Amino acid sequence: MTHGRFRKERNVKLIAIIVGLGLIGGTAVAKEVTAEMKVPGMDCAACTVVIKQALTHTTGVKTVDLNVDKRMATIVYEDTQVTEPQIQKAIEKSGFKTEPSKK
Ligand SMILES: [Cu+2]
Repeated sequence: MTHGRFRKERNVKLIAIIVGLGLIGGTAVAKEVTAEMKVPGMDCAACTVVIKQALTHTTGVKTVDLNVDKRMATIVYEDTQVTEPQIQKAIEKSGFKTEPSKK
């Protein structure tokens, strides 16, 4: 920390630093987000194994829950590390199309 020549200036700098840290802290705090999507082609256990493998190898993915009966994938992910479109891409790379889930 440098010592400002004027107290006032230093205080302004301090405030700026505190505000800055607050902003950085706010965005850096990882949030766990749940994504739900339909995977129409996922119709048996073998499919879930393939999809699960693809997702567990995707950085930021925390948990993967696949429901064959409902053809639904529920993925909990860290929103600072991965995005929902990236998760969709990972599923599609493993050979399955995804659709947004309708609740
Ligand atoms: Cu299958």
